Amino acid sequence: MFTWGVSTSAYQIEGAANEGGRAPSIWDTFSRIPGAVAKGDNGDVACDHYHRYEEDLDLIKWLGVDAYHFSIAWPRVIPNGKGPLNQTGLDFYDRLIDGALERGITPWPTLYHWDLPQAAQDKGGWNNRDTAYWFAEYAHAMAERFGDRIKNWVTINEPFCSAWLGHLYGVMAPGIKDLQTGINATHHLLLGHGLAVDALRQVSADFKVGITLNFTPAITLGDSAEDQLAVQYADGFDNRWFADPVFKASYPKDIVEAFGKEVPIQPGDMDLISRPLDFLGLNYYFRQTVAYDESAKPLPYKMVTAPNVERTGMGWEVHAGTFTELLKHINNEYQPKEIFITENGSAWDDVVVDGKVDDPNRTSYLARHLDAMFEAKNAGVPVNGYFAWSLIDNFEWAYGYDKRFGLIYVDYPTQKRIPKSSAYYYRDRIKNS
Ligand code: IFM
Repeated sequence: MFTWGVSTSAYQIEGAANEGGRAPSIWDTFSRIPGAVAKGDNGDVACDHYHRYEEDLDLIKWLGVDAYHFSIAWPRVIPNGKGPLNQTGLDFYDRLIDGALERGITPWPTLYHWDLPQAAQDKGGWNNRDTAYWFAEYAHAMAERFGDRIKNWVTINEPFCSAWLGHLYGVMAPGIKDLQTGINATHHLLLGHGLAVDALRQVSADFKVGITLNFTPAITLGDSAEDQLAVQYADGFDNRWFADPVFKASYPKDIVEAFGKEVPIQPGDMDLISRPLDFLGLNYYFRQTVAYDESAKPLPYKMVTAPNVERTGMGWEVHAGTFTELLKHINNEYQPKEIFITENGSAWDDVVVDGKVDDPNRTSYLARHLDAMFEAKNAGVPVNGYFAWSLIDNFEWAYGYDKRFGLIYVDYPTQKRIPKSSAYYYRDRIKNS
């Protein structure tokens, strides 16, 4: 059976940042840094999903999807990162999970969607190897608590963003700008993933466990050998750097050499990181155009703006054909047992007119990407599910609330939810599938 779903993440929607014993995460801290987030936005209230989860579950049911992919906020359930569990936080996820099940929706949690407890950051965060072990303890505790009702587990969402955007470019929490720290963070995130896979399986051999990786294929407009090298580096930095260790037990040699830095691998690490998985969660949004640039750091290429292409409200190129090619490529290269599209979607400047939101651009993006995905599936790629990003508009990290990815509009001052026309399209498409 093909799984239809929608995705969200805790910090982006829950709000209730200071309620029920939740402790601050690195995003609570980062969003307080002047200039770090557009308009000084933060996740204190977000979509107030912590209080409105019943209404949101009703909307999920109305959409007619099979599954709901959300994330558990580590600082809500283990406020210090390590140590005692917070009963009130666990109770929230009990209510959410039970509410989904009562509505016939399968809950699919991700354990880490970027909201590291600040207490763990204070001890070094993902630069500190210990964080990987604390993450596995957290995974184990969640499996023990919710494993009677949860079968599918995603360990980590998009380590690319945590590692590179958070520790090399500093545009996401914790806001560090250092290549060696980015490399260390990568390795400890992936080690945490591997340790968590074992921890989950210790609780039940019946769980299906995977990781979510985001892939950004690259093209170049030039035809020189150097431009081809730019494509190779972009693919290495964005995609192979994370997928190779997980599926091939090694970091890509060309990228390690080009960095000229040590990856802090200890004996046994690569075996853990490459534990066989039940599925790959794959996120695809756009393709990038790159050009060779000898002066660029940490690798000699830069992103360029391709002329005359369709772009979303994020400025990301819309290219559904790349999605088909990517899926075929990932299948050939890494042979995951199953692939679930854990995120795909687009942001546009939505407006409410007469109480309605008409979003033909999002609908068109969605329709074309679904077609592209099914083209790959029909060609034999084991894509067995699609989760639209996102159920509702939410806190788009450093871009704040102005970038709207939801199928459902959120009027933040009133917290009113309005299904956009893309939500009706998705609902009909599922009904007719
Ligand atoms: O909103 C994010 C999500 O948290 C992770 N993947 C990409 C989305 C859109 O930028």
